[in-house]
Amino acid sequence: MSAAIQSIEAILVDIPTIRPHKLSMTTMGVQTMVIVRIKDSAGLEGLGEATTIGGLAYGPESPESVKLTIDTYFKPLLIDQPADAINTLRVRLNCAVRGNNLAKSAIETALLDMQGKRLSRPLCDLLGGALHQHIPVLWTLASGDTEKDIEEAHSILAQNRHRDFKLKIGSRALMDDVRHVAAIKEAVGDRASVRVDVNQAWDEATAVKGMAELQAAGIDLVEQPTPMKDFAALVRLSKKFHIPILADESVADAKDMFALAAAGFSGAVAMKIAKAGGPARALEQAMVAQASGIGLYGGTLLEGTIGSAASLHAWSTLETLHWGTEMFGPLLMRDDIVVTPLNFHDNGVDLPSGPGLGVEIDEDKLTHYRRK
Ligand code: MUC
Ligand code: MG
Repeated sequence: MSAAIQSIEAILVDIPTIRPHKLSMTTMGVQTMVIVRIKDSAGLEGLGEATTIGGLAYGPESPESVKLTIDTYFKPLLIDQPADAINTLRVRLNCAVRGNNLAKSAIETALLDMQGKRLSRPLCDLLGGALHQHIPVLWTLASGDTEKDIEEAHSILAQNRHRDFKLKIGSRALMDDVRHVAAIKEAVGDRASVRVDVNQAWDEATAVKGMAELQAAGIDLVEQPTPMKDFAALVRLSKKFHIPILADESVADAKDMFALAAAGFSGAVAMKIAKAGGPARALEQAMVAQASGIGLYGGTLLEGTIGSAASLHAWSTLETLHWGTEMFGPLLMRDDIVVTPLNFHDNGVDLPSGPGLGVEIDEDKLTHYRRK
């Protein structure tokens, strides 16, 4: 008899960021994570995380709505069900609940963590096994101030902590953004790859001008320049420029990936376990991208250690991550709620070892940071 799911808890956790993090749609001073704890009748616990950026500023699920979705709608569907029947549970949730992929991702992660602990295997082994133990990670410079960003870049390069930088642009006038980006690229020179994320802020005409300027400034990649649903613009831009485009908000899951590729897009995709509905779902998207000749990049919604570890287990199974990853979320937060933080070094991070995610909650820290 399989163990049954006995309890599911969704906990809101607020941790301040190390500095303001400025994106085109919001400036973050705190990150709110939803930590999910599932317990089964054999006494095992699985951990998951659903995190987004800026409440409802980034996407249609907020941390508070994720908690409500899990507490009100998921629990009755999952309690007393066999805890190891992960595919059955996914189909059960999908039949009853449309969308809500962030909440679904936290549940899939927790069930996989629990299954790994049950089998005494790391989560990546449930996905076919890791091909990499050390995974490249970039850093996002987004203080909102050019000089501060340059200082931050120099200090990070000196520590050998990251070698690729992503700049968040789109909230200022185009040429102000171009000057900001060009100054940073000039300051780091060939020591670092510099990319930008526009987070949908430009219309197509602005994107045409912006991409020409960024190409001339030596920028390597432009992420989501135009609105997410405007597939045709993304396709036209990808045909017009040598500088590749990274599709982020436009592509949540395997179906989106297929549609964009079929429309003629070339470039790369930012996979995120949260957008796809879980680590295994994100890998489905990776297969479609690979079959379409689209480059892979491990993306984040600025998750803490639990969500980042889940993502790393998935990305570790992919032969080539053409653009590396951005699993730096834990470093953007002032503190952590796990016993042993991830080990960031040499422009990347180590895949955590041990059963499941390989991550353990620090109960005192969780009590301290959980929303009262
Ligand atoms: C995004 O849109 O890519 C990832 C890194 C970062 O700074 O913001 C996120 C979201
Ligand atoms: Mg992005």
